[in-house]
Amino acid sequence: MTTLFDPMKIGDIDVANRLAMAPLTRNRSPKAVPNDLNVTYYEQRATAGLIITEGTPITHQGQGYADVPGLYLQQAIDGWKKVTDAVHAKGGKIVTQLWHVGRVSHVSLQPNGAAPVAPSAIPAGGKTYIINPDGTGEFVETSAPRALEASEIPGIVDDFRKAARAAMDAGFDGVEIHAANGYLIDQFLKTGANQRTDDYGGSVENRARFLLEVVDAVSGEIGAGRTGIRLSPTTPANGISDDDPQAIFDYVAAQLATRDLSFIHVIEGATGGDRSFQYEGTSFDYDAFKATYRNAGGKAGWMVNNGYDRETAMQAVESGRADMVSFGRLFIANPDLVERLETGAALNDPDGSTFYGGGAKGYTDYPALDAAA
Ligand code: 8OZ
Repeated sequence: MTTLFDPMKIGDIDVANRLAMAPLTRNRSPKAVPNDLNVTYYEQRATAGLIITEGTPITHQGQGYADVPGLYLQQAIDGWKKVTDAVHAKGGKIVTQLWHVGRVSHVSLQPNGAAPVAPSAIPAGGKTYIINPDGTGEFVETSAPRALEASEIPGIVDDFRKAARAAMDAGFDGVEIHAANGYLIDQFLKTGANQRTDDYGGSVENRARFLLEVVDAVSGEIGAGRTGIRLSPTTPANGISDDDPQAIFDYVAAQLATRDLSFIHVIEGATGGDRSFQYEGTSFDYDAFKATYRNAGGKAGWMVNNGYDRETAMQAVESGRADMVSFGRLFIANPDLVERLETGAALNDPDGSTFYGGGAKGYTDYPALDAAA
């Protein structure tokens, strides 16, 4: 029987176990450049089968939060190289999450104070986190976006490609395309944010076009076997919604199945919340979604996420429902989560007050088992 602690190969990446560290925004990289504290944090978690870094904006335009590390400055690539070297020296594997927030941004975070961009000029209606000129942090309403011109879209697809190349230069084992949680790619996919009447809106084929162009550009640059993707078919995060998620995601599943990706990372339900959440008047079947992918010949590692614990994660892998399980909050609080879950040891509790922003407290000071003994 396959267990959570067995190795496997996902695309071109060999992972030592089926536990992934989920992407986690921590807002501890001022000026968008990874620093030595970030190196320590990831190095401490290198026993994960796969680390997926926090969301990493592909361009300044793709940024929506203060102090997140990017991939578009040479200093950031150099900073990430220290992270990947440290993780590799400990025998770990690490991919970076390619992120464009689309409308989930604020003018103060955008180049020249411009409006954030989106498929359509519909505000997200949520909040983002900025740092004021005096250094104080603040949650503010996201700014009204402008609709992208069709002629701008190839440039953003190319920004994803360039960021994938930058990720290779920084020593990553691959990338995860962030197509979840109401950010740009999810905005194109879902009817609540996409009212376009051109080739990028309307039918499921048109709404999936941007996602597939990004997947093809990234995998063409670095190889499909080093390309993963994160999807959240039913999350309400950042004000996103859809009239018929089964239709669009079954189409996406069948299309991705032909592309030999490394992994498909699925957030089940409301991100960080109710696993059974559905958009009003719809019902999405996650098992049917996976079946559509496998029946269409898709072989990527199937990674599930959202509120898993030791028992449900072990069960997900042992039953064959998933190949890998990613953990967010538990990896924040337990650098040696793999060892703790394998031995059934007690877990440290995450401190929500230190998730976003700050320094070493609540970041690199959670004890490992040997240190706590
Ligand atoms: C929490 C805070 C800020 C950003 C996501 C990148 O939801 C995020 C995020 C999460 O995918």
